[in-house]
Amino acid sequence: MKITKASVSITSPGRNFVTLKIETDEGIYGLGDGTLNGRELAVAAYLTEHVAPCLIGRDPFQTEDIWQYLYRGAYWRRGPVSMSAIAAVDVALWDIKGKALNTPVYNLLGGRSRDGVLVYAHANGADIDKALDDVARHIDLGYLAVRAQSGIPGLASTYGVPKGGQPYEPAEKGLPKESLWSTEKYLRHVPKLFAKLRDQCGEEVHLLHDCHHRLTPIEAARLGKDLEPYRLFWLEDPTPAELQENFRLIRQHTTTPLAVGEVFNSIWDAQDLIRSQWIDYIRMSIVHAGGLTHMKKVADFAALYNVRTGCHGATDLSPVTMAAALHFGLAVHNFGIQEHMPHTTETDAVFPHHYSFKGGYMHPGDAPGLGVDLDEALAAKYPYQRAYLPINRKLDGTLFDW
Ligand code: CS2
Ligand code: MG
Repeated sequence: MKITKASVSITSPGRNFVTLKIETDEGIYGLGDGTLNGRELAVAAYLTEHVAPCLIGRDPFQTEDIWQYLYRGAYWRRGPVSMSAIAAVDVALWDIKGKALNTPVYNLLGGRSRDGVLVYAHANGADIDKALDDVARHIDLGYLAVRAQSGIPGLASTYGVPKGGQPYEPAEKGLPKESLWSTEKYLRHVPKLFAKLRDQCGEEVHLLHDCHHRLTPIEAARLGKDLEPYRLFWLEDPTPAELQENFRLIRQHTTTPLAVGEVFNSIWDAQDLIRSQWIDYIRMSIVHAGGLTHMKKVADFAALYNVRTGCHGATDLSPVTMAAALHFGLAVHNFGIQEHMPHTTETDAVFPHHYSFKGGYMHPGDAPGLGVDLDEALAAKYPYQRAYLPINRKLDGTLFDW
């Protein structure tokens, strides 16, 4: 089998998605996701201008060699744009391999290790009471794990809480919107949210929270300690992780489990965090961390140090990545949990798929390959629209982490 064509489509059914389609001389094609929220055109150009010409004529079964060719052959290694492009190629090749062998991709990753993939939902509210209601709504939908975010008294907006009750989509058309932030207000508020949540939900429900990179290590340590009575499943992105040893300090002060990694794009971003057991869950995603080939290696390395997977799964990762993540989550032994933000009905129509949700778990389905497709005619009806993630500033105007 030989690759005959590699083409990129950008569609925007409510938000932008970058999809790579790799076609072969045997009529089998594969899909890969190259979506990088706010920088979509960079990945599309990397694929179209620099990667696609190198793929023509290659054997699509050579996932390892093609991965190494694209990683080492570029000379300039790592980074979100190049690793998202490599991921798009890698996942499309695994899709082709599964279709050619007439088996779902999870069978190529070790086979089923569990009956279903535990997922967590996103609940939020402009205040504590609305957040409590939204958590209850998601539990009624069958989720066994729910992430809770709420508005912060005194702040006009905050991460994770949509405006006007719309579904949460952080990227907005036009130039970046700016928001204001106060760590002090946030640190006073979050323990109150989880005290009420644990009181409402009881002990069984897994509760999660995302700090979204906004605390210093000692502030994160304080929040972790304050939340210990409420036994969170995890506290996510407590502090920016470029300096991996930030997490040593947090670890010294609290037993609240820690999760990080959705902005990572290679194992080198996390090797100290994992090897030192400074974290409990690695959040790297298949679309931003080089695809299934690299993520399998990350999971196997993490398994040596009791670190489990907790892959990123926001709506700015396309259904192609959702499908790949579910095959991955069904197979890897040290699976922890999978994020599940349901896409819009328009997006699901553009990307028809076999994966499904039931009773708090998801399953990728048993179709050969990934079990997801791209309706190219429908995709063409949603042209790309430039959109940016927000910018965050402290109350005094200092530029801060969003
Ligand atoms: C968030 C994301 O899902 C999460 O945990 O951190 O919503 C993140 O803000 C977006 O993926 C950024 O594009
Ligand atoms: Mg997050």
